[in-house]
Amino acid sequence: MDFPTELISYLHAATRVAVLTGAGVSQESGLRTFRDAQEGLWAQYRPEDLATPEAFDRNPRLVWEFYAMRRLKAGEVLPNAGHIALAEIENRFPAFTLITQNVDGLHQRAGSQSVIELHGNITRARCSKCDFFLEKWADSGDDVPPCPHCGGLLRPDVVWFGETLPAQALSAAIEAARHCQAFFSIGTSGLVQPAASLAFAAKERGAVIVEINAEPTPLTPSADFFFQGSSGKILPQLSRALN
Ligand code: BV8
Ligand code: ZN
Repeated sequence: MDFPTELISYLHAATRVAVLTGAGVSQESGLRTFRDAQEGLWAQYRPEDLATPEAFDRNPRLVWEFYAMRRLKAGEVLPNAGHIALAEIENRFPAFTLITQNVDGLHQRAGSQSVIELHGNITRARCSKCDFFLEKWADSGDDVPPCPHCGGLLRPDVVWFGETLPAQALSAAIEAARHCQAFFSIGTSGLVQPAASLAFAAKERGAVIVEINAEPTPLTPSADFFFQGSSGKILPQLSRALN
């Protein structure tokens, strides 16, 4: 991929960069995106129908199982070249913020340091009653494990549709978007709010918008640069071009 020299020279002079990633960045590690159809047992469900508090209230075991399957899968796969390139690119800028909508923890495993998890992390659980957080819990087969503190049902520590994002993470992400000189939107369909509005907040404050995605999105017409293709290929090329 040839990057326009104006972009590379702009980035060489930049000190503050923000990146938003979505499920597309983990696709080449073998994790399904939200738009991909699920497989097997889960083929009959749409993720957005399971990723809601109502679904959990209605059928906690089904939702717990859905996340247990995804947690297992996330543990089995490896960060791909795109994740690794982002960890390299981070070191080229004094102020670099990686904001992710992904809950798979692959950015941290690839070595990214400053990761803001807007939608939580599938490897953690929390109590649906007393908000006790835990990284490990005694597996109880198909049943939803009880909270060791209050006996309430555990739930994955992720943000479901209709739930508010963690206030601290969201304000840090807005801050990074407002103060960056370049904002990258990578592997996201740009449909889920409020994450999708970060790029526009950056643009409003004069940031150059760079989108890397397999297909155009609602952001594309507003992006200064749009590179269509797979992030696992384009990001290593960008990392080399920034050398
Ligand atoms: C909230 C965790 C309200 C769980 C997730 C305003 C307007 C309209 C709707 C709303 C609105 N404000 C709020 C809403 C409702 C809702 C929403 O946005 N709905 C959408 C569907 C219209 N938002 C919410 O409910 C949010 N909460 O705003 O609270 C509120 C306010 C006050 C008080 C109370 C409540 C919460 C949203 C968070 C939901 N949780 N994840 C879990 O993971 O199970 S979102 C989940 O879906 C993911 O985290 C991700 O963010 C999203 C999927 O989006 P993407 O990551 O973009 O993935 P997707 O599959 O869509 O796209 C992948 C892209 O990659 C594609 O474009 C593809 O072409 C590309 N691609 C694929 N392979 C590659 C690639 N690109 C490059 N390389 C490749 N190899
Ligand atoms: Zn509890």
